[in-house]
Amino acid sequence: MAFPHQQTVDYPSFKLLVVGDGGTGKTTFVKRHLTGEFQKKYEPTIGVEVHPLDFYTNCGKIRFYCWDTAGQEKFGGLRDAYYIHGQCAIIMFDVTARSTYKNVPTWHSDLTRVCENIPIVLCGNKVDVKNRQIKPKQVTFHRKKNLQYYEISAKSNYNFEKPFLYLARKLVGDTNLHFVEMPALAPPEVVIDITAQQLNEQEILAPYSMPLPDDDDDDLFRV
Ligand SMILES: Nc1nc2c(ncn2[C@@H]2O[C@H](COP(=O)(O)OP(=O)(O)O)[C@@H](O)[C@H]2O)c(=O)[nH]1
Ligand SMILES: [Mg+2]
Repeated sequence: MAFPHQQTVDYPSFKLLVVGDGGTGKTTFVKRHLTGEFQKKYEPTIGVEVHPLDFYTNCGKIRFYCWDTAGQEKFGGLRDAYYIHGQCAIIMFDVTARSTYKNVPTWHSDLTRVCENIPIVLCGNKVDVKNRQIKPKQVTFHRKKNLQYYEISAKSNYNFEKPFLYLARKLVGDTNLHFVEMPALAPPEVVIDITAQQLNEQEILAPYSMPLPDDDDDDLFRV
């Protein structure tokens, strides 16, 4: 582990990298978890804020040290010092900004170049916004790379726990692991149209019966 304060708990803890274009909602997402927000620590050498996020599972407590940049991703890639010893990751894009999805393959290759075989979740954020640019069926990258995909809305807490649950199951190696208590979250700032979103979620599953397109870009602009 890179920093001493990451060793301070007597239950399993994991370094979670949060990457993706600037403005996709990474900081907003990480800050929903109130205890983590309260206990976060800034590491000036790397320019990163580390939020310790605790979750209560049927297998005991588990902690994710969420690494969130101070905004360096807006100027290009991140340094290896950020990725090193990463044990799991979230790659975030913004469903209302096409370019952020187009950059997902770059984030994925930057990440896996340093962290070769770690569980990764792709998150499409801001699904509360009516005019999405990226529809669920246009999201295919996770299928090619064997990642998990979730649609989330950080501002409404929609699916907040899903990425953590997936990663916890992979890291602990128990597919039956579940949360026994939800962490305290910041109150929702927007409401999500659940009926519309449920239709979107069905669309995420539908393409699994279809062959994968050869190229991400073609796929993105065909629809
Ligand atoms: N509508 C909506 N806006 C969001 C959501 N999450 C973040 N934002 C907004 O997106 C902007 C960028 O968020 P930020 O967390 O700073 O992104 P970061 O650069 O990836 O850390 C801010 O104006 C947020 O308020 C969301 O779920 N829904
Ligand atoms: Mg940020």
